[in-house]
Amino acid sequence: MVKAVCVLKSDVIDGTVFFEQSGDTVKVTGEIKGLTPGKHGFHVHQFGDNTNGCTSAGPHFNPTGKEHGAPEDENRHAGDLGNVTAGDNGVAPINISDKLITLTGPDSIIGRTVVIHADVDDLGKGGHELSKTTGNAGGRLACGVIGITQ
Ligand SMILES: [Cu+2]
Ligand SMILES: [Zn+2]
Repeated sequence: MVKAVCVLKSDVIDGTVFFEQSGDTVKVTGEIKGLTPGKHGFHVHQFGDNTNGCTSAGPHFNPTGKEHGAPEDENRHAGDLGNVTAGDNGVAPINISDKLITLTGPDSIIGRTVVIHADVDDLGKGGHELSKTTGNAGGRLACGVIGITQ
């Protein structure tokens, strides 16, 4: 079993995200605190580079050249994990199972960046000019590089 972890931190955001792979399924768990209530786009971005903040993480991780979509879509970026939903207390629990991200091989997400966004990800269906690339999910609130854990 391969495991990884990501810590997301900013002045207001405090999050920990765990990744655990068994077979071709990666379970993503944890929580992110300090959000405004409601849905927030949640993605794996291409680079594990935070030299210029979350901007340096680049676009959504997309090794197969697809369009932006929902986690359940065939046509989606590997990094498209959809939205997480914060309650009135500003805490978003994370409980996702995904078969497109992997912790092994050339397309591993280890060393890449998790980003939590200011706005809802429209999952490619919002009709906005950014829908097919970013889901129009707005600014990057916080991010962290995915690292190997025991
Ligand atoms: Cu993103
Ligand atoms: Zn995407």
